[in-house]
Amino acid sequence: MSQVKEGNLDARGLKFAIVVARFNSFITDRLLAGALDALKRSGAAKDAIEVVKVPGSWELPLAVKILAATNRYSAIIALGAVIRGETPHFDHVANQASSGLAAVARESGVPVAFGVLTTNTVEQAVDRA
Ligand code: INI
Repeated sequence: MSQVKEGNLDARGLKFAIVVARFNSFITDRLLAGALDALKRSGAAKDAIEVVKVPGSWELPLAVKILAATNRYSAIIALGAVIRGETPHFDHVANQASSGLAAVARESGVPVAFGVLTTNTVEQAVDRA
């Protein structure tokens, strides 16, 4: 008989940090509201969730790394919205946010949820948020 191991959606007793970028806040405010709602519906207590704001998605990996090092959180949720513009800036911010967050999760052992939208247009970001 095979054994299947999988998680569940029970957040009772767990502690979370949500790190959210202020850049494109018309999108990231929605992402934050969605994350808070999902945690609440999964049983997380209000006082078990801390929200930390950073300037942009570029700053997410460092803030998550500092929070992960405190060992106070069961998981950390990173939220941002990187929307393509006319310059290569998009690629730098999107690449550093995604590879930086993956590295922090691997190195710290603390689960990091990747809630960073990378879209070509504002419309796509609105749809996905
Ligand atoms: N930050 C974002 O979160 N999304 C973007 O689309 C974005 N663009 O396009 O510039 C962005 N830039 C800011 C960046 O994350 C840093 O905050 C800034 O460079 C200061 O370090």
